[in-house]
Amino acid sequence: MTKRGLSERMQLALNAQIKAEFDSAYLYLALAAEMESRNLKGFAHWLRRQWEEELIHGLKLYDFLLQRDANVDLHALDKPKVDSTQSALEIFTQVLQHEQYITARIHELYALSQEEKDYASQTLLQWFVDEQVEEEDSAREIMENLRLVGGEGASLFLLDRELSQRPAVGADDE
Ligand code: OFO
Repeated sequence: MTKRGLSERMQLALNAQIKAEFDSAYLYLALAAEMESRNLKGFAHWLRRQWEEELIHGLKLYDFLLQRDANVDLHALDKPKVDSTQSALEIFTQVLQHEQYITARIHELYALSQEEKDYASQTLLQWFVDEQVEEEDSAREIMENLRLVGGEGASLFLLDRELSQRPAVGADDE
């Protein structure tokens, strides 16, 4: 531990996770634009809500670092990978894989907080552990629905309409 109460290792790791959350936000924003261009406005809406949620995740870590009197060191973001030849099903498979990657990162951070007996970080990271269960579950549900409807026709239209109902972040799904 440094005199600030947060180890250098933990500071570096949490700053890297801020980047990962904002990378996620950027990915969702890019995918929202892609779906909008296909006139799948419900999908675009859902992805844009997800963008907002990722910003909140990044800010949670940012605020935590400030509260612990640690350094916030913002990194450059990655260019999101969007392939306009992919089907909606392939895009949501990508979304699920991305969330699984984020989950693995969060679990590593949690293990680090345990190793360092950093109980405050551990409590914060427990929130992220739980959140990732939801993140994967919602991505998986949309992916499975797309698989069921075959990703086209009237069923795709109905699914698109359903996704347009996703409430504002903070309303009930933060
Ligand atoms: Fe921040 O949960 Fe998705 O990436």
